[in-house]
Amino acid sequence: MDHNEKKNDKPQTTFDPDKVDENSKNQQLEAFREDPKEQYYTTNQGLRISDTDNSLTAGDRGPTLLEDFHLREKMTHFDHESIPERIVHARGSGAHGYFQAYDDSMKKYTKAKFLTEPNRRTPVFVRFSTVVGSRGSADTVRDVRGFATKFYTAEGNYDLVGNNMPPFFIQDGIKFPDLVHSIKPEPHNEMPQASAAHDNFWDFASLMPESTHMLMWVLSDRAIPRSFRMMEGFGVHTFRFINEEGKGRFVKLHWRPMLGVKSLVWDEAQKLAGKDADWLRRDLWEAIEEGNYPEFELGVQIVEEEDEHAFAFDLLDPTKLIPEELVPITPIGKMVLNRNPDNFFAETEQVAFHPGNLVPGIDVTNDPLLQGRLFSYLDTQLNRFHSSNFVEVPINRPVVPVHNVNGAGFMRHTINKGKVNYTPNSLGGGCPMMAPEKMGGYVHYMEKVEGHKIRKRSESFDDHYSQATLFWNSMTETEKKHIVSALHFELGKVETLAVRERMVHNLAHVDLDLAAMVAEGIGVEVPTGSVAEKVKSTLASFKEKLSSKKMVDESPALSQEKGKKKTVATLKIAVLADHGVDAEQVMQIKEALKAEGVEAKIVSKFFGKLKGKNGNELEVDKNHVTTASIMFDAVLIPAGKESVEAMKKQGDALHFVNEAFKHCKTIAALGEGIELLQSSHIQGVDFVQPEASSVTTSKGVVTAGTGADVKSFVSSFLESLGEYRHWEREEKAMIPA
Ligand code: HDE
Repeated sequence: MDHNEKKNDKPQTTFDPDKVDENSKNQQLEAFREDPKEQYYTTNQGLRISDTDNSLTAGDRGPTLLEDFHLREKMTHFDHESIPERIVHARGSGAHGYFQAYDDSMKKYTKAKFLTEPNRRTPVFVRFSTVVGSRGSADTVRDVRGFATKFYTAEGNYDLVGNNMPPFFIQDGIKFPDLVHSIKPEPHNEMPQASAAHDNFWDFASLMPESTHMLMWVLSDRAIPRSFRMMEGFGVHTFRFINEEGKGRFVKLHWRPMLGVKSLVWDEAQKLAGKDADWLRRDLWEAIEEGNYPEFELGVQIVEEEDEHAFAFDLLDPTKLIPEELVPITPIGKMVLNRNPDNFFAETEQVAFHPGNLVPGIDVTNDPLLQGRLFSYLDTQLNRFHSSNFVEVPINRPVVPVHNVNGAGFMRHTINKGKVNYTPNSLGGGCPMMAPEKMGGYVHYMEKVEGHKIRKRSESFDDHYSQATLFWNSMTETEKKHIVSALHFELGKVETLAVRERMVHNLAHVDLDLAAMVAEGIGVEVPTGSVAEKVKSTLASFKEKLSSKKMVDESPALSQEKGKKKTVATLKIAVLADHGVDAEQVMQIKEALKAEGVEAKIVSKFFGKLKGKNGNELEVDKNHVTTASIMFDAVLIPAGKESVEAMKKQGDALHFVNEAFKHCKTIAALGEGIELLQSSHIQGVDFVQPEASSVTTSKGVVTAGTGADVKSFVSSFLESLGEYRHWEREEKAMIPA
């Protein structure tokens, strides 16, 4: 020990942490990359192979020989190419990038260098995921999305393993196996895949009132994001920041997409699950390939320790959020995702996150859910990798050196030098040494804890409904309707009446109108009379008990619609056309949209070149067989008499417009294009041909006369596109899309 202490004050390594930058991880991975370009095929031993198409056999039609080392190696490798998928979050998509702090203002609160050094770009790897479905399930199912970030910092790996919703279903980690058992496909018949809409989940949920707040989020449009690039991320738990002086503060961490939060509509999500099960994965991949790098701003909510008990909820209760109206979110830096992985398995599948991967300046709290996670994540990797050496897999390695005495085990890569593999030692010169705090040694926050050993939930975790009500009250009418429809779907799939009744009873604690609207759709009695009175008095007594604490009745920030960012960049537009289209007009519009980062694709009956009305040609990007309106954010019908006449006879083109209309997307038509709208069987709307030179917009339908100026058309179109959905149309859509 003496030996260690003597060594402690010396600068000990040749490694220079200042050299860690944006490229550090990429450079490290380069050593492991393989590129077959202009290379011979070899065995795993490096032996060149002359034939990999025929096994070694005894004679022309004889049996295969055991001595065929190439066949045996090839087959054995193949037989072992799968590893267990993650028990939750099995389906994911990853991307590389970097994080950069805006300034050093966080120094007041944390000594974590990557959050306080504005000149440093820290490499990151992010994995977005669904939770419930298997690896091959569809992307657009109703589900929570995982948002896990590994920061390869100069002080070691820090993992922020969050979700796209701020609360969670349960308060204590010990309930996680039950929650996941209930929501996964039922054990007897393995149905349904990637969906909570079945008896087991709602049975569990109806008996776990603490899940009510999270359920409101899962039933909202947040559970069907338009893109991983357009959803928020939340650390969920309250963590702790610790500054140089050792002072601790509570902190909640948030990711905010620069493109704003956008969602699919439920009908669209269900159809996409069939037409393009990789919708979110493809979107992320293509955006990065096109140079449209997803960006997220990291924000923090900081609470002083003195205020720990100031709120009407417990900061350690993960089923609660801190309303922004009580503690604002301070943006502290930005993450840019700018590189796709080279290999899905090696990177996205093998990346291993762990909320216990911390760096100095950040620590955990006693949130009982977080505490459960601190055990689970390392353990689960052992099931996936069958060895604790998974940390040596390239994607998991920190960009700083690793020195310890954890040797051996399956697939050990590191060749530890010397004969000493224990501490304390004198034979190894006392190395590797302990680092005191000032040399970057991690010191756990010295929180005072005392108490009896008990198995009991804290009373401060008792209020299960206030924040569910807060969420409901903060929604717009449209958002409320979507929640009710989602409940009609989810509970409509539940066969056991008693479960549906119990859920309605729970919902009555959130809002009696909500419960009544849901009850009506699922054959359950609306809670009235004494039941309703009892609910009201239970809630009132809670409110009274907590009346001296900080809380709000409404939080507009919770509503995706109220906080809508009218961004249009990277949205995709379908231009419906056929021969005879006004190709010149299309090119002009395409250019103008491109300048705003909006991409227009020509969609037609067949691939090939369309002959424009003035002889110009237009290349078709997508045909009707392989695409649909659900794969675009808006639809545009250019002028061109012949083109429009042809499309009026094409069911696919008419359905395209009709479906986009019912999904409340922006639709635009120019000149004769308006006739396609008129023929597309959209009920309850008259599409008026505007004056020759004018542009009109009504309920997100932009129409331009034959002589209208392209510039003013595009500006009206972009304005409507910024709204993203025109919900006033939902009422009109009597017949579903
Ligand atoms: Fe996880 N969770 N979780 N979780 N979680 C896993 O770890 C677990 C929880 C989250 O892209 C597993 O490596 C327990 C909350 C994400 O690789 C497993 C509890 C939040 C990912 C596990 C929770 C998350 C996981 C499965 C309750 C949001 C995907 C594979 C005590 C803050 C990470 C793995 C990736 C993955 C356990 C609750 C987010 C089994 C026991 C709350 C984003 O260890």
